[in-house]
Amino acid sequence: MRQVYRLLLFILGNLECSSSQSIQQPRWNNDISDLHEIPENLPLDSKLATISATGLNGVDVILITYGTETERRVSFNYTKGINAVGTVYLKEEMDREEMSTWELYFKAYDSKIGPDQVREEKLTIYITDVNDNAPKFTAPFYQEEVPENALKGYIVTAITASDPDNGNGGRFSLRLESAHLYQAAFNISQKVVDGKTVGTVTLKRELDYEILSFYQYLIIATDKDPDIPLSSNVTLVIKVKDIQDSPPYFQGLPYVTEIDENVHIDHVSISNLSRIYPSINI
Ligand SMILES: [Ca+2]
Ligand SMILES: [Ca+2]
Ligand SMILES: [Ca+2]
Repeated sequence: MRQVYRLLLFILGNLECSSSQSIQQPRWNNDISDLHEIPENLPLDSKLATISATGLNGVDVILITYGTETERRVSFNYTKGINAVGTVYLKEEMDREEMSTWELYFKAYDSKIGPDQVREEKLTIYITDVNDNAPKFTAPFYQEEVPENALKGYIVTAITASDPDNGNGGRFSLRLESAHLYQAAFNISQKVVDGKTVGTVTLKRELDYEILSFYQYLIIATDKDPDIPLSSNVTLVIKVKDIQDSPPYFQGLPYVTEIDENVHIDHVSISNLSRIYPSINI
């Protein structure tokens, strides 16, 4: 009796083993090493990729996405069949500067056997750069003061800016722009320091507080994208600091007046005599 019982267990064990061996998970037809390079400005609802899986048990295969990030980023539909084919569409805007690679996850399972026997697949999307950022200044506004006796070459200020795009779209030039003729008073040069572009504003000619005490420019940064260059600007105000550099002088010289010869000495008066003080801090 014990031998019969052992024989029965042996047969049942073999049956179970052969049953599990006959169930095969669907086979993905994609190579996960395939490069999926997508430009970051791809419009929403555009097709990102096609994936497919083949059922090995003679029944239809079901495809699904899984993972909150995948579900947020893409929409997905597929044609059911032994060879199920799915299309992945863009649902969330891409931004290479924020994240340059997306990993999307899918599952394939046999329609009769159910999701317990699934085959997972990861689809990697490499997001390629588009020139979609104008250069950015580190400050929203610049204001400086320069003494009026400053010499040519005096450094007024140094500004920093950056552009996160790649290649020419990430390189840019700086220039000063003004609607007035005094533009020639200052210039800007630039160099890269520790990966950041630094613009240095210097004095180009002598200043005179009594002639002009206030300058205003736009610093314009334009990237070097050959097709669609992007620009941004920031205001630079330069105030000239007054220096005691002018002696007082008389205005309306020479002064002429008439005095009656018999006037009393205590009543002599001279009118319209005035001095001009060119500097305000006298
Ligand atoms: Ca971007
Ligand atoms: Ca970009
Ligand atoms: Ca750019």
